[in-house]
Amino acid sequence: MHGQRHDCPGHLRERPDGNDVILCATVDADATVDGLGGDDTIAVAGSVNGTVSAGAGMDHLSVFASGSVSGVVVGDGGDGDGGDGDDHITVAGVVTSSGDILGGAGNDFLLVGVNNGLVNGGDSSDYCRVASGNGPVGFEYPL
Ligand SMILES: [Ca+2]
Ligand SMILES: [Ca+2]
Repeated sequence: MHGQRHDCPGHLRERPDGNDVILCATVDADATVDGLGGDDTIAVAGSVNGTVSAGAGMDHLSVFASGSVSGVVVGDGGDGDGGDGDDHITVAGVVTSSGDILGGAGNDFLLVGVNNGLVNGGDSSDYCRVASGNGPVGFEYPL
């Protein structure tokens, strides 16, 4: 199931292990998009009002400049299967006051445009950059 592409209309999506490509227009407040295991690429064009989790693996998460995050974007769900993963999270749009960008376990790269919420690298050695707003926390290296 490597490289399989899934479209996401904003409803609950959970995929089995594998390297998934998941594209979302929006993620509704009550929805969770979970890449689970494997090295996933998850991109959201609009608002993340719910939860986007990459799960285990070395994942790439991105929210486009046209989007915003008022929910949670987390690089690793901490499912304890040993696949901590080094994740890349890029939020080109705005993180609102209720938004959380979390690297979780692993050595993560977090790039955020405007942060009015929380940007936290979490465990391990993380690289973080916030262009404006609240500075990142829980990181070891500025980008
Ligand atoms: Ca994953
Ligand atoms: Ca981390």
